[in-house]
Amino acid sequence: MTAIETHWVVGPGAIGRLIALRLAGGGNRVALVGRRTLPAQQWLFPPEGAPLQRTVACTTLDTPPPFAPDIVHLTTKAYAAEAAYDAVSTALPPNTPLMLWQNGFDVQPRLTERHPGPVLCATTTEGAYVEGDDRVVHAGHGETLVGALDGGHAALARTLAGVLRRSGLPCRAVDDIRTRLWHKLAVNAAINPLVARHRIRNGELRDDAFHPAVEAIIAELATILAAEGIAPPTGEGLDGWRALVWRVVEATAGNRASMLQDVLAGRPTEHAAILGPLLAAANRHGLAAPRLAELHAWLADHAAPC
Ligand code: KPL
Repeated sequence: MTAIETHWVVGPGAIGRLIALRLAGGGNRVALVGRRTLPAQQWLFPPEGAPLQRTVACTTLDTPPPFAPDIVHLTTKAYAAEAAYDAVSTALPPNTPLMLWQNGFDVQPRLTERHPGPVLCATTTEGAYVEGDDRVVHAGHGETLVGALDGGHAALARTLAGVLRRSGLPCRAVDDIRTRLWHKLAVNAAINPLVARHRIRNGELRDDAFHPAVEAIIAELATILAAEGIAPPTGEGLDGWRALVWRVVEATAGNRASMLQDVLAGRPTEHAAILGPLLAAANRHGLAAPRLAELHAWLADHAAPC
Protein backbone atom coordinates (compact mmCIF):
# COMPACT_ATOMS: atom_id res chain seq x y z
CA MET A 1 0.00 0.00 0.00
CA THR A 2 1.52 3.34 -1.08
CA ALA A 3 1.55 6.28 1.34
CA ILE A 4 -1.43 8.64 1.59
CA GLU A 5 -0.08 12.17 1.88
CA THR A 6 -2.11 14.41 -0.43
CA HIS A 7 -5.82 14.92 0.23
CA TRP A 8 -8.65 16.77 -1.47
CA VAL A 9 -11.46 17.50 0.97
CA VAL A 10 -14.56 18.32 -1.08
CA GLY A 11 -17.24 20.05 1.00
CA PRO A 12 -15.94 22.64 3.48
CA GLY A 13 -18.72 22.32 6.09
CA ALA A 14 -17.83 21.72 9.74
CA ILE A 15 -16.68 18.10 9.37
CA GLY A 16 -14.86 18.80 6.08
CA ARG A 17 -13.04 21.75 7.60
CA LEU A 18 -12.16 19.76 10.74
CA ILE A 19 -10.74 16.86 8.70
CA ALA A 20 -8.82 19.18 6.38
CA LEU A 21 -7.22 21.20 9.18
CA ARG A 22 -6.40 18.13 11.29
CA LEU A 23 -4.81 16.43 8.26
CA ALA A 24 -2.85 19.60 7.41
CA GLY A 25 -1.45 19.56 10.96
CA GLY A 26 -0.44 15.91 10.56
CA GLY A 27 2.11 16.63 7.81
CA ASN A 28 -0.27 16.09 4.87
CA ARG A 29 -0.80 18.34 1.86
CA VAL A 30 -4.47 19.33 1.82
CA ALA A 31 -6.83 21.10 -0.57
CA LEU A 32 -10.27 22.27 0.54
CA VAL A 33 -12.69 22.36 -2.39
CA GLY A 34 -16.02 24.18 -2.14
CA ARG A 35 -18.55 26.24 -4.03
CA ARG A 36 -16.59 29.42 -3.20
CA THR A 37 -12.96 30.07 -2.29
CA LEU A 38 -12.10 30.21 1.41
CA PRO A 39 -8.99 31.86 2.93
CA ALA A 40 -5.89 29.63 2.73
CA GLN A 41 -4.99 30.54 6.32
CA GLN A 42 -7.48 28.70 8.53
CA TRP A 43 -7.89 28.45 12.30
CA LEU A 44 -8.79 25.31 14.19
CA PHE A 45 -10.07 25.80 17.76
CA PRO A 46 -9.39 22.47 19.50
CA PRO A 47 -11.41 21.26 22.51
CA GLU A 48 -8.30 21.94 24.61
CA GLY A 49 -5.34 24.31 24.24
CA ALA A 50 -4.61 27.28 22.01
CA PRO A 51 -6.05 27.85 18.50
CA LEU A 52 -4.01 26.25 15.71
CA GLN A 53 -3.27 27.99 12.43
CA ARG A 54 -3.20 25.80 9.32
CA THR A 55 -2.52 26.46 5.65
CA VAL A 56 -4.57 24.61 3.04
CA ALA A 57 -5.03 25.13 -0.71
CA CYS A 58 -8.57 26.44 -1.18
CA THR A 59 -10.22 26.03 -4.58
CA THR A 60 -13.69 25.85 -6.11
CA LEU A 61 -15.45 22.89 -7.71
CA ASP A 62 -14.69 24.18 -11.23
CA THR A 63 -10.93 24.74 -10.57
CA PRO A 64 -9.03 21.59 -9.54
CA PRO A 65 -6.42 22.00 -6.77
CA PRO A 66 -2.78 22.52 -7.81
CA PHE A 67 -1.74 18.94 -6.89
CA ALA A 68 -3.11 15.45 -7.54
CA PRO A 69 -4.75 13.67 -4.59
CA ASP A 70 -3.73 10.34 -3.05
CA ILE A 71 -7.35 10.29 -1.81
CA VAL A 72 -10.52 12.39 -2.14
CA HIS A 73 -12.70 12.93 0.95
CA LEU A 74 -16.27 13.80 -0.01
CA THR A 75 -17.62 15.68 3.02
CA THR A 76 -20.71 17.45 1.63
CA LYS A 77 -24.19 16.89 3.03
CA ALA A 78 -25.75 13.72 1.59
CA TYR A 79 -28.05 15.57 -0.83
CA ALA A 80 -25.10 17.47 -2.38
CA ALA A 81 -22.66 14.55 -2.64
CA GLU A 82 -23.35 13.31 -6.16
CA ALA A 83 -23.22 16.77 -7.76
CA ALA A 84 -19.91 17.47 -5.97
CA TYR A 85 -18.55 14.08 -7.08
CA ASP A 86 -19.56 14.80 -10.69
CA ALA A 87 -17.78 18.16 -10.52
CA VAL A 88 -14.42 16.75 -9.35
CA SER A 89 -14.35 13.20 -10.73
CA THR A 90 -13.17 14.09 -14.25
CA ALA A 91 -10.00 15.72 -12.81
CA LEU A 92 -8.99 12.61 -10.83
CA PRO A 93 -6.09 10.32 -11.75
CA PRO A 94 -7.34 6.77 -12.47
CA ASN A 95 -7.86 4.60 -9.41
CA THR A 96 -7.86 7.48 -6.88
CA PRO A 97 -9.52 6.24 -3.68
CA LEU A 98 -12.72 8.01 -2.61
CA MET A 99 -13.82 8.34 1.01
CA LEU A 100 -17.52 9.11 1.70
CA TRP A 101 -18.36 10.92 4.96
CA GLN A 102 -22.14 11.27 4.47
CA ASN A 103 -24.91 10.50 6.95
CA GLY A 104 -27.63 8.01 6.05
CA PHE A 105 -27.37 5.17 3.57
CA ASP A 106 -28.22 6.69 0.25
CA VAL A 107 -25.25 7.95 -1.75
CA GLN A 108 -22.83 5.33 -0.37
CA PRO A 109 -24.06 2.35 -2.44
CA ARG A 110 -24.56 4.52 -5.55
CA LEU A 111 -21.09 6.13 -5.48
CA THR A 112 -19.46 2.80 -4.56
CA GLU A 113 -20.97 1.47 -7.78
CA ARG A 114 -20.07 4.48 -9.92
CA HIS A 115 -16.53 5.36 -8.80
CA PRO A 116 -13.90 3.37 -10.75
CA GLY A 117 -11.34 3.36 -7.88
CA PRO A 118 -11.63 2.02 -4.31
CA VAL A 119 -14.43 3.54 -2.19
CA LEU A 120 -14.38 3.73 1.61
CA CYS A 121 -17.20 5.01 3.83
CA ALA A 122 -16.79 6.73 7.19
CA THR A 123 -19.06 7.37 10.13
CA THR A 124 -17.91 9.79 12.79
CA THR A 125 -18.98 11.08 16.17
CA GLU A 126 -16.55 14.04 16.07
CA GLY A 127 -18.29 17.30 16.97
CA ALA A 128 -17.48 20.50 15.07
CA TYR A 129 -19.06 23.74 13.95
CA VAL A 130 -18.01 26.52 11.59
CA GLU A 131 -17.56 29.93 13.17
CA GLY A 132 -16.55 31.90 10.08
CA ASP A 133 -14.90 31.55 6.66
CA ASP A 134 -11.46 31.13 8.28
CA ARG A 135 -12.29 29.13 11.39
CA VAL A 136 -13.81 25.90 12.67
CA VAL A 137 -14.37 24.83 16.27
CA HIS A 138 -13.56 21.21 17.17
CA ALA A 139 -16.24 21.05 19.85
CA GLY A 140 -15.73 17.53 21.17
CA HIS A 141 -13.62 14.46 20.48
CA GLY A 142 -15.33 11.40 19.01
CA GLU A 143 -14.35 8.39 16.98
CA THR A 144 -14.34 7.66 13.27
CA LEU A 145 -14.85 4.22 11.72
CA VAL A 146 -13.74 3.49 8.17
CA GLY A 147 -14.34 0.63 5.75
CA ALA A 148 -15.66 -0.42 2.36
CA LEU A 149 -19.32 -1.45 2.05
CA ASP A 150 -18.37 -5.00 1.08
CA GLY A 151 -15.67 -5.21 3.78
CA GLY A 152 -12.90 -5.07 1.12
CA HIS A 153 -9.96 -2.64 0.70
CA ALA A 154 -8.86 -3.54 4.23
CA ALA A 155 -5.23 -2.41 3.77
CA LEU A 156 -6.35 0.97 2.40
CA ALA A 157 -8.81 1.41 5.29
CA ARG A 158 -6.07 0.60 7.84
CA THR A 159 -3.61 3.01 6.17
CA LEU A 160 -6.15 5.81 6.11
CA ALA A 161 -7.20 5.16 9.73
CA GLY A 162 -3.51 5.51 10.68
CA VAL A 163 -3.21 8.81 8.76
CA LEU A 164 -6.29 10.21 10.56
CA ARG A 165 -5.10 8.99 13.97
CA ARG A 166 -1.68 10.60 13.50
CA SER A 167 -3.51 13.84 12.62
CA GLY A 168 -5.39 13.81 15.94
CA LEU A 169 -8.66 12.12 14.88
CA PRO A 170 -9.13 8.73 16.60
CA CYS A 171 -10.05 6.28 13.83
CA ARG A 172 -10.42 2.52 13.34
CA ALA A 173 -10.72 0.41 10.21
CA VAL A 174 -13.75 -1.93 10.43
CA ASP A 175 -15.02 -4.72 8.18
CA ASP A 176 -18.72 -3.99 8.86
CA ILE A 177 -19.12 -0.30 7.95
CA ARG A 178 -22.46 -1.05 6.26
CA THR A 179 -23.92 -2.13 9.62
CA ARG A 180 -22.28 0.85 11.41
CA LEU A 181 -23.85 3.26 8.90
CA TRP A 182 -27.29 1.73 9.58
CA HIS A 183 -26.74 2.10 13.34
CA LYS A 184 -26.11 5.83 12.94
CA LEU A 185 -29.00 6.11 10.50
CA ALA A 186 -31.34 4.47 13.06
CA VAL A 187 -30.32 6.99 15.74
CA ASN A 188 -30.67 9.91 13.33
CA ALA A 189 -34.09 8.64 12.13
CA ALA A 190 -35.43 8.32 15.69
CA ILE A 191 -34.20 11.74 16.85
CA ASN A 192 -33.66 14.23 14.05
CA PRO A 193 -37.02 14.42 12.20
CA LEU A 194 -39.03 14.72 15.44
CA VAL A 195 -36.83 17.40 17.03
CA ALA A 196 -36.71 19.31 13.73
CA ARG A 197 -40.50 19.21 13.38
CA HIS A 198 -41.21 20.26 16.97
CA ARG A 199 -38.18 22.57 17.27
CA ILE A 200 -37.00 21.02 20.51
CA ARG A 201 -33.66 19.97 21.99
CA ASN A 202 -32.87 16.26 21.98
CA GLY A 203 -33.49 15.85 25.74
CA GLU A 204 -37.10 17.03 25.39
CA LEU A 205 -37.88 13.77 23.58
CA ARG A 206 -37.95 12.22 27.09
CA ASP A 207 -41.00 14.36 27.98
CA ASP A 208 -44.50 12.81 28.05
CA ALA A 209 -45.46 14.88 24.99
CA PHE A 210 -42.86 13.19 22.76
CA HIS A 211 -41.82 9.91 24.47
CA PRO A 212 -44.62 7.81 22.88
CA ALA A 213 -43.78 9.11 19.40
CA VAL A 214 -40.10 8.14 19.84
CA GLU A 215 -41.11 4.67 21.03
CA ALA A 216 -43.44 4.24 18.03
CA ILE A 217 -40.66 5.25 15.63
CA ILE A 218 -38.16 2.89 17.28
CA ALA A 219 -40.68 0.05 16.92
CA GLU A 220 -41.06 0.78 13.19
CA LEU A 221 -37.35 0.96 12.55
CA ALA A 222 -36.61 -2.15 14.64
CA THR A 223 -39.01 -4.17 12.46
CA ILE A 224 -37.53 -2.79 9.24
CA LEU A 225 -33.93 -3.34 10.34
CA ALA A 226 -34.70 -6.91 11.48
CA ALA A 227 -36.06 -7.60 7.98
CA GLU A 228 -32.83 -6.12 6.53
CA GLY A 229 -30.72 -8.36 8.79
CA ILE A 230 -29.22 -5.43 10.75
CA ALA A 231 -28.84 -6.12 14.49
CA PRO A 232 -28.45 -3.32 17.08
CA PRO A 233 -24.89 -2.70 18.40
CA THR A 234 -25.73 -4.15 21.82
CA GLY A 235 -28.71 -6.13 23.09
CA GLU A 236 -31.25 -7.69 20.79
CA GLY A 237 -34.15 -6.57 18.61
CA LEU A 238 -36.47 -3.83 19.85
CA ASP A 239 -34.79 -3.59 23.28
CA GLY A 240 -31.37 -3.14 21.68
CA TRP A 241 -32.62 -0.30 19.44
CA ARG A 242 -34.47 1.34 22.37
CA ALA A 243 -31.31 1.22 24.50
CA LEU A 244 -29.23 2.75 21.69
CA VAL A 245 -31.62 5.61 20.90
CA TRP A 246 -32.34 6.57 24.53
CA ARG A 247 -28.60 6.41 25.34
CA VAL A 248 -27.90 8.96 22.59
CA VAL A 249 -30.86 11.16 23.65
CA GLU A 250 -29.43 11.18 27.18
CA ALA A 251 -25.86 11.90 26.03
CA THR A 252 -26.97 14.72 23.70
CA ALA A 253 -29.86 16.06 25.81
CA GLY A 254 -28.78 19.71 25.52
CA ASN A 255 -28.06 19.55 21.75
CA ARG A 256 -29.96 21.06 18.89
CA ALA A 257 -29.69 18.20 16.37
CA SER A 258 -28.23 18.91 12.94
CA MET A 259 -31.63 18.59 11.22
CA LEU A 260 -33.18 21.12 13.61
CA GLN A 261 -30.30 23.51 12.91
CA ASP A 262 -30.89 23.04 9.16
CA VAL A 263 -34.63 23.75 9.50
CA LEU A 264 -34.00 26.83 11.68
CA ALA A 265 -31.42 28.15 9.19
CA GLY A 266 -33.71 27.53 6.18
CA ARG A 267 -31.29 24.97 4.71
CA PRO A 268 -32.25 21.67 3.01
CA THR A 269 -32.32 18.69 5.39
CA GLU A 270 -30.91 15.16 5.03
CA HIS A 271 -34.33 13.51 5.44
CA ALA A 272 -34.09 11.73 2.07
CA ALA A 273 -30.76 10.07 3.01
CA ILE A 274 -31.95 9.12 6.52
CA LEU A 275 -35.65 8.24 6.18
CA GLY A 276 -35.58 7.33 2.47
CA PRO A 277 -33.55 4.09 2.87
CA LEU A 278 -35.79 2.95 5.77
CA LEU A 279 -38.96 3.59 3.75
CA ALA A 280 -37.47 1.85 0.70
CA ALA A 281 -36.58 -1.18 2.88
CA ALA A 282 -40.09 -1.18 4.44
CA ASN A 283 -41.53 -1.19 0.93
CA ARG A 284 -39.25 -4.05 -0.20
CA HIS A 285 -40.33 -6.17 2.77
CA GLY A 286 -44.04 -5.21 2.65
CA LEU A 287 -43.87 -3.51 6.07
CA ALA A 288 -45.97 -0.55 7.22
CA ALA A 289 -44.04 2.49 8.50
CA PRO A 290 -46.71 5.19 8.96
CA ARG A 291 -44.74 7.35 11.45
CA LEU A 292 -41.58 7.40 9.37
CA ALA A 293 -43.59 8.06 6.20
CA GLU A 294 -45.44 10.93 7.84
CA LEU A 295 -42.21 12.57 9.06
CA HIS A 296 -40.64 12.14 5.62
CA ALA A 297 -43.68 13.81 4.00
CA TRP A 298 -43.62 16.67 6.53
CA LEU A 299 -39.92 17.35 5.93
CA ALA A 300 -40.33 17.10 2.15
CA ASP A 301 -43.05 19.80 2.42
CA HIS A 302 -41.35 22.05 4.97
CA ALA A 303 -37.57 21.84 4.49
CA ALA A 304 -35.85 24.09 1.96
CA PRO A 305 -35.45 22.44 -1.46
CA CYS A 306 -32.02 20.90 -2.24
O1 KPL B 1 -26.10 12.98 15.08
C1 KPL B 1 -26.91 13.70 15.60
C2 KPL B 1 -27.31 14.90 14.84
O2 KPL B 1 -27.53 15.94 15.41
O3 KPL B 1 -27.37 14.79 13.61
C3 KPL B 1 -27.53 13.33 16.92
C4 KPL B 1 -26.91 12.04 17.38
C5 KPL B 1 -29.00 13.18 16.75
C6 KPL B 1 -27.22 14.29 18.03
O4 KPL B 1 -27.92 15.44 18.01
